[in-house]
Amino acid sequence: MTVKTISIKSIETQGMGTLSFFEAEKDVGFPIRRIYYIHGVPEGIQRGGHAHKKLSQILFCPYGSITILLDDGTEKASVLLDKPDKGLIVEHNMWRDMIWNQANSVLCVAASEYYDPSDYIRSHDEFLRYINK
Ligand code: T46
Repeated sequence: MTVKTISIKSIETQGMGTLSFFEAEKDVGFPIRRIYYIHGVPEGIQRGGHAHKKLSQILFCPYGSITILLDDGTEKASVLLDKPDKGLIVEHNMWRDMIWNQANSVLCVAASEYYDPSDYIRSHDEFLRYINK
């Protein structure tokens, strides 16, 4: 499986921290219609357990440490998001789980589509049937 990560552009300001940014289409290759973020999660919690039929997203963790488990139906991969400048592109037809390695880690997501519950596949058996049809 090819795991697509990007190094998010970051500008250090001496003594005043760092500003990181990316731009739709130019840096992430798709339009951005929605931003969401997951916070206040205790250590050890696993979320996700689904795939999307159409959605592309970039996931990044500006604070903390989160492991993203990917499964394309054939191969599996694990990606550690533990730096604010690391972005992971997750496209459609990819099963994902997210594990919080550290309490209060923040997962930020920029998504190509508006929220649509019908875009989710929440059964792994159904996911395998969907990608093999
Ligand atoms: C994904 C991973 C990385 C909304 O109402 N609007 C939204 O934009 C989103 C993303 C979710 N919701 C509702 C749906 C559920 O009632 O928020 C609740 C929690 O969503 P979910 O259980 O899907 O959360 P995660 O953390 O398992 O998955 C989320 C995204 O849903 C998913 O697209 O790829 O983060």
